[in-house]
Amino acid sequence: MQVLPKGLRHIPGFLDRARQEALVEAIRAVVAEAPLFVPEMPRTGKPMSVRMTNCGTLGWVTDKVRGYRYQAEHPVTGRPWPAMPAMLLDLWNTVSGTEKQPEACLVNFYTEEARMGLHQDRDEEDLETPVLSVSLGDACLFRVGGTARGGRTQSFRLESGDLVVLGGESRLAFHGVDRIYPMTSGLLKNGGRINLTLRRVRI
Ligand code: MD6
Ligand code: FE
Repeated sequence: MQVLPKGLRHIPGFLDRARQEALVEAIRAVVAEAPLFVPEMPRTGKPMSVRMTNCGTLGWVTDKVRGYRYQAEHPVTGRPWPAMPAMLLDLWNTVSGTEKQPEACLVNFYTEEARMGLHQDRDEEDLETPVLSVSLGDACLFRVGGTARGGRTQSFRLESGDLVVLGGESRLAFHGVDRIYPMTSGLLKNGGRINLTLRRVRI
């Protein structure tokens, strides 16, 4: 049996198909108002392979010049991010175990070639409140390690409707997405994977 790092919770199949479909509809409405943009690595400007947008009062963005940060406006349209859908707030309040409310929901869209390198979520001022992630669409291979780069890692599959909570000792764990498994879900008409991460940013 695989023993996950302390503070990491994987909740397979938390959302049933009907709730996954409702959430996809809510995210489509977010994307209609706040189009997906191409994030760039700080300094090099190298484009990341995922497409991103956000909802909530703050959104996580990155570009060559200004790097990783949270801001209240969409980097391309300059408009405020759409409100966080009620379903996501309900989910947060059911699972996060904190009274604090999430300010940002980062929406990552993966085509079948997209990946996410090992990283820590550490651009938040609040590094105590857990980060909650929701997977929709095609499955992926998720990798997680400890809080030091270069340590041991383990991998497991995330399916549509699964949740991951990174809290406690795993709040700063390195994690990433090694690959997408194409055609493993019929949730998204054109395939691909959506990952939502809900975060508390300000203390
Ligand atoms: C993904 N997830 O599943 C990438 N971050 O596509 C994350 O980067 C992540 O799953 C913080 C907490 C949970 C996560
Ligand atoms: Fe992350």
